[in-house]
Amino acid sequence: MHQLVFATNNEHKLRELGEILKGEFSLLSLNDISCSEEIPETGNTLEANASQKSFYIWDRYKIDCFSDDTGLEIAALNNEPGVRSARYAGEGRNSEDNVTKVLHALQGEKNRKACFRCVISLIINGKEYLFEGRADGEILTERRGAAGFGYDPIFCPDGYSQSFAEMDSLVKNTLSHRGHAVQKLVRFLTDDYPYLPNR
Ligand code: ITT
Repeated sequence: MHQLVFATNNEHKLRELGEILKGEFSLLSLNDISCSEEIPETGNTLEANASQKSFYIWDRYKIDCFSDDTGLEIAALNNEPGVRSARYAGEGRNSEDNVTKVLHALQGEKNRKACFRCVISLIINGKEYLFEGRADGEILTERRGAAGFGYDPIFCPDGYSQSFAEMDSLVKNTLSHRGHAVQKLVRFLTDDYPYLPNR
């Protein structure tokens, strides 16, 4: 099976992708390639950050890899926190604090519309391919559910009454921004790029 490194320090993402890509590709973590550095994310867009993370790995290890950058865009907050989602409440990158800050910022606000946007940068043999996925929904007025991670307890996707954190992970994966982007990546690798070595 073709090996792909997922360049993330987020173990929740790694678990999600492990479930989605099961049987399709052999997924390696940063640990598996003995990369223990914090990968810089200094771009102003999701695309720039995803690219930066993937090329960081390709440039040093010359191994096929991908990474994602995700942002929560909230309409009433001019699409904030967006690319700053991880550090919305400060450099500590604390999800509890980030969620609390969103709930405060939207206190009394009627327009709860938001979307998660995910950009994946895939590098195969040194060439980059980008894939995007999004999930539209609303920000709840309080946390609900214990599954998932990050902003999941306050995000309810359109057409559902449960938050992402109340859903089974398999259901979240079929609806989510990352799930949609990964489906595009898998389709690309299986249909448009079938001659990978070791596959
Ligand atoms: P890596 O960059 O190492 O992959 P990260 O946690 O920094 O991990 P992002 O920059 O992509 O990942 O994430 C931005 C923020 O959005 C961060 O606070 C995450 O917890 C949150 N987030 C990302 N994906 C999410 C998801 O599927 N559900 C809820 N929150 C998510």
